[in-house]
This record gives sequence, structure tokens and C-alpha cells, in this order.
Amino acid sequence: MIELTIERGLLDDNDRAAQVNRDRFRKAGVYVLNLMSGPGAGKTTLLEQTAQRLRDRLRMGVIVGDIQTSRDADRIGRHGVPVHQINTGGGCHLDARMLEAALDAMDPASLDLLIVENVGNLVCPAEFDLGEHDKAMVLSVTEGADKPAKYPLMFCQSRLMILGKVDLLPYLDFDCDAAIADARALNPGLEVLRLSSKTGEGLEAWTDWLVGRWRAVREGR
Ligand SMILES: Nc1nc2c(ncn2[C@@H]2O[C@H](COP(=O)(O)OP(=O)(O)OP(=O)(O)O)[C@@H](O)[C@H]2O)c(=O)[nH]1
Ligand SMILES: [Mg+2]
Repeated sequence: MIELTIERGLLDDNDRAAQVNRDRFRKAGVYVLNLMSGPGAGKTTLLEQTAQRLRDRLRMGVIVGDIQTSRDADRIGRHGVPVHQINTGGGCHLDARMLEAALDAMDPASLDLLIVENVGNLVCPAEFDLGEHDKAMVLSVTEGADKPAKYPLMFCQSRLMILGKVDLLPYLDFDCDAAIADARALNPGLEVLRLSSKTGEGLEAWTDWLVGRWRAVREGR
């Protein structure tokens, strides 16, 4: 009972901070996407590709969360977009207050699109509202098609599921139809894109999706 009360208190506190972030994003006119996945599913590689492809279409920035190191920020920053690294120092997810502090270093009003790469973890990041417009997730085909059924929350919370590393499908027994069916059983409206950051397959559909969501949010749809 005490544990439940403490957890509820933490989440209430996070929800208040998320609302502050949400108001700030609305005033700044920036579309914000919280990108989540298990460790190593390919988020940073995808954002490197995204930065290259979207640079001339949208003013894009990235905030990236990791337990330690600035390696992901260094990788993304090489592609000419503003990037800010958060180190959680052991925490397995980003929360709204961490994002709030990072926003002071980022100036959201100078951006059209802000992507937040969450800490690699298939469970905890989905529990914390950051004030973002949408959550999206990457399920790498190397992780196994049973993941939606076994780790349901992230699949329930996401607007988009990216099936990543599809270039590796010929070497795996990953059943795409089963994974998508399990994910949509949890979240019937879930959108799905298949892509590979190595071959470029599906990347145009992904950048078009981002531009479409940016436009829809800007127009209040
Ligand atoms: N074959 C293949 N490998 C990929 C693809 N995308 C990423 N990788 C590889 O997967 C590994 C992890 O990629 P990252 O982009 O660092 O993954 P991440 O999700 O950002 O990892 P964390 O931030 O640590 O959670 C790297 O060795 C990438 O080169 C892909 O589409 N195909
Ligand atoms: Mg990363």
C-alpha cells in the first residue's frame, strides 16, 4: 500500500511537469515525438539517417537520454542538427523534469520537430509522459516477434511501431505478421512502418510520416 502511494505520487508529479512541457511546446509551435525501444534497437542510427534526410525540410532537433556517455549525441550532432544529451546516471527512462531541464538548453521555438530519443528499455519509458505529442517505438526484428505480447505497455502507448533492421529478416525466423497482429490486438489503431537504416528501405515513408504529423499538429488536427 505504501509502495503504491509513493508510485502514484511520483507519477502525479511527473504528470504536472509533463503538462508544463506540453504548454511550452504549444507556445513554441514545435512537434515533439518521444522515440522509445529496447536497448540497441536502432534509434540513434535511424535519427542519424533522419537528420540527413529532413535537414532541408524541417528544422529538427534531438534530445537524447542515456544512462551514461554522450556517444549518441556525438553521433547525431555530426549530421548538423542541434542535439542535447541527458545522462540519467542510472535511471532507466526519461521523465518530464529531465526533459524540462534539457529544454532550457535547446530553445524549442527555433525548431519545427523535436525528437526525444528515450533510454533504451522496453518497459519503463512508456510509463512516463514527457508532454510530447506522440510516442513512437522501434521493435528490431532481432528482438523476437513475441515482444508485443510480453511487454505490452509500450505497444499500447505508441501511435507508430517501426519494425526495424528488416535487412536482417532473411537470417532470422521473425514473423512480421504475428508481431503486428499481437501489437494491434493491444492497440488497434497502431500504425506500422518497416524499415532498415542500413539499406534505406522504408526511410522515405518514415520521413513522410514525420512531416505529416508535424503538419497535422500545426493545423490542430
Ligand atoms: N543490420 C542493421 N543494423 C542496424 C540497423 N540500425 C541499427 N543497426 C545497428 O544496431 C546497433 C545499435 O544501433 P543504435 O542506433 O546505436 O541503437 P539504439 O537504439 O540507439 O541503442 P541505445 O541508445 O543503446 O538503446 C548498431 O550496431 C547499429 O549499426 C539496421 O537497420 N540494420
Ligand atoms: Mg541510441
